[in-house]
Amino acid sequence: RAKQGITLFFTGLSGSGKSTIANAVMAKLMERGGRAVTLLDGDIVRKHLSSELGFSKADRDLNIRRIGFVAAEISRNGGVAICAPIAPYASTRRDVRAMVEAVHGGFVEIHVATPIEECERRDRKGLYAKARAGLIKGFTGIDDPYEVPEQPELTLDTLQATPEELAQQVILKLENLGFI
Ligand code: GGZ
Repeated sequence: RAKQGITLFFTGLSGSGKSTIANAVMAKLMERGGRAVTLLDGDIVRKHLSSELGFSKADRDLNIRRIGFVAAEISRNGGVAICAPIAPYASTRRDVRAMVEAVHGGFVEIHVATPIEECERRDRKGLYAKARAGLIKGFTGIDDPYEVPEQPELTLDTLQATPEELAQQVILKLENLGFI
């Protein structure tokens, strides 16, 4: 039987390190070979798949459902989909899990648990400063919700480890779950 497809679903605040870790995991999986790996990073999806959407709850949910649809198709065909949106709502994340599991894909939810204080301290894109100044309204973690995952397969502590080490933790989890 062909190997089961997998969706790695990273979730966390803006600036938490999702993209960096997702890219490192992608490199490691590609090194191993054997399966097509597709990265659905937040900003890539926003540019090419969800360009008309904003950041209301309805728009965020639609964005995440689109990501879920693509990830489920990739998983159905035995590939690896790596998703890295904020995905602030627990019920939407649950729906994506159901979409992937319905096509017998393995779903791995990974909470990139960088505290907001640290995201804001780094503020790589200056977005937190803009949100604090009221120039961006409804910014996740400032004046918009982020529902912390209750039972993710993995929680990553970015204060204690490098992106490379965290990517290795993800690979180990995939091995332990029997997905790779
Ligand atoms: C959160 C926002 C917002 C608001 C623009 N809230 O650091 P970034 O820039 O690259 O990551 C953020 C990205 C979030 O898009 P997602 O598609 O991942 O969000 S969701 O899952 O909620 O659909 C940030 C930028 O877009 N950004 N405005 N108001 N992040």
